[in-house]
Amino acid sequence: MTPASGGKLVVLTAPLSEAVDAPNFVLQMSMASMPKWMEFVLHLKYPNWQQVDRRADGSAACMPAGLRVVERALIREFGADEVVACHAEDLDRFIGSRTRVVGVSTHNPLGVTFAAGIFASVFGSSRDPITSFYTKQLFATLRANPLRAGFKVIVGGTGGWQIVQTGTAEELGVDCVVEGRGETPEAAALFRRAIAGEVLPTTVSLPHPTSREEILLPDSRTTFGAIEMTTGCGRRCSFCAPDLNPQIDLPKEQIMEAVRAHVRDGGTRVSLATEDTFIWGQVGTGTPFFFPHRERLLDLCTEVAATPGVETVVLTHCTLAPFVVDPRLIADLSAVLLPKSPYHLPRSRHPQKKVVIPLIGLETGSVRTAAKIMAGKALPFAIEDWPSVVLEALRIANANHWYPMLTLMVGSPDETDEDVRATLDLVYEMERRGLFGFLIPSIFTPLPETRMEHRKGVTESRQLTPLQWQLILKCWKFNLQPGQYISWVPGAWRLGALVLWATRLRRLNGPNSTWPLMMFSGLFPERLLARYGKIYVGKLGATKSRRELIEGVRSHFRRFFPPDDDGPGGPEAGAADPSKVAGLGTRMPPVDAAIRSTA
Ligand code: B12
Ligand code: SF4
Repeated sequence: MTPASGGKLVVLTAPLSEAVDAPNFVLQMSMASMPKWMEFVLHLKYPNWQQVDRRADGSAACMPAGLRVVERALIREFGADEVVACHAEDLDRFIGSRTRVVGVSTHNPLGVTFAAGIFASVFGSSRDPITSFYTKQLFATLRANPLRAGFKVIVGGTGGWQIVQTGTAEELGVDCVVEGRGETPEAAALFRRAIAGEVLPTTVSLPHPTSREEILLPDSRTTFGAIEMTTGCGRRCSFCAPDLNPQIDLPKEQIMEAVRAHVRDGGTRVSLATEDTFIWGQVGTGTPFFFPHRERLLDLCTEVAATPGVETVVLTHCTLAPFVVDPRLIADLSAVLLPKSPYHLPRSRHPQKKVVIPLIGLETGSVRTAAKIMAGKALPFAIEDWPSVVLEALRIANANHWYPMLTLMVGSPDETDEDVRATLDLVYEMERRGLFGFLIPSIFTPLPETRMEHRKGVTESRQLTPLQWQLILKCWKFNLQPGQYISWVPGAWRLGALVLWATRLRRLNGPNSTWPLMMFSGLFPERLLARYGKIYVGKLGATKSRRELIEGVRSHFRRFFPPDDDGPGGPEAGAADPSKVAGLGTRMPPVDAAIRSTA
């Protein structure tokens, strides 16, 4: 049914699987990873997940942050009466004879991104994770709209590239895929062209703002309360897309305004969206960004957490090295964030079992690979010390009730068995030391415009070697350690894995997965499997303590270490007295040079 009023000139929407403001991140992340046939599991766990909130006029009460920013920018351009953001199932209420553009925001439309394809492919299909089903459903609705000839479909968001790369724009009925920021004058110009009925280019690249002033933050409620605190990163990993954006931290007042607007519209949760929480407050200050600005960051988090109406606060992404740089910061942040954390873990020693769970890229335990593709990841420490940085960071994190999700990249170009063994060494060492983070293996995905855009790694699960399979399944076994969940869950998973292997996976993934799956199921002890050469039980050589790591830091960086580093996890270490270890006034080398010099 089309609206009698003629509808809105510009209609904005997002797939249900990305708009849904579920109890926590897990639902959306699962939809990115699980094939459609496993959706029943989500219905069991979250029976009401498809219910979405609406405002009195039927528009969406809550939408992904990116779409909210585009909405704000277009309202600035065309007026509030001409623009609406609505849920996919309400499109018919807003698309009318006056509608000239439908803008769709996508984060992960086809589920072909990293950390997503792997599970869908392991469980049966890499092409149809749940999220891609809902995205396709949305595009089918648009195609079937009787007024389709009257409007253009523009797709934007971080996942638009998936449509371009899979060549599915025509099939989905997309006129133009936009890569880049929606609050730019160039984006407004594109919408004006669409409104004028011009033929649009099939792909458009929009620039990224280069200053804080040009970036808009949402002024209404967003999914998960996502509010950007930084753009870009600066560590220059060659596979990373967000790092291509300028490194900018948004002013505190702008962030606070967005938090207040979110709460005013009924939001209770805030997720500070960033590539690395720890760079906020330290961009362009003269101190290298990989030495966090403790006071500023604490002040921001404290104020966000104390905002009336904010019930939970989570951090999205961060990096490991800052844990080793400033354990006191981690302890102080924990005091602010733990009471507002929505996450609990039975193994946590926090009185209410609360934990902080940021997403962090561990990627590899192989120094050879790390030096090649992520030489800046360990800064200010040398990338040669990456395994020690990981272990020390986790020690400090766990001591403060932080149990991060750690992504690992499997099947990157040129990955050798030796590299995979090095990663297994690290994972087994974590286990030996009783350290914990959720290990999330993902198959290498070359992202457009990154330096690895044209590099080819493993592309499907059948190509995985036995060691790569072992790494993937060891990670999942590690995640299911007893004490993490209710007691029957790990057993059920493992039994399920055996049944799946017997009925489906054996044929689907080939023989390389067999013994790793036996290991995962716990049917045979790992030591026995190792003795018969079926799996590799990793063993890491000597590693460095925090003190040794700091002593190994290049002299021009040492003066930036905070002097009072005696937070939990820190006391045995202690940074050397900065005045003794570095000539004050040493010029800071540019980051790229620092990365090269550690590589
Ligand atoms: C918050 C977040 C989440 C949250 C919430 C997502 C949501 N639905 O709101 C959760 C945790 C659920 C999540 C899940 C996933 N995420 Co996520 N997520 C982020 C994060 C941290 C912030 C996103 C954000 O809100 N940014 C702020 C807004 C303002 O920016 P934006 O979305 O880019 O929007 C701008 C432009 O893209 C554009 N735009 C957006 N929409 C539109 C529409 C139109 C028409 C136009 C013209 C322009 C336009 O204009 C906006 C304003 O400038 C980013 C990292 C980052 N810093 O961006 C990762 C990120 C987007 N996620 C990523 C990934 C991989 C995933 C998962 C696949 C992970 C997984 N394996 O589970 C899943 C997918 C979920 C799904 N449903 O399929 C990757 C995407 C990589 C890629 N390029 O493909 C990123 C970049 C993280 C990273 N470092 O790799 N994510
Ligand atoms: S540390 Fe993370 S966000 Fe930064 S460049 Fe590397 S992969 Fe990208």
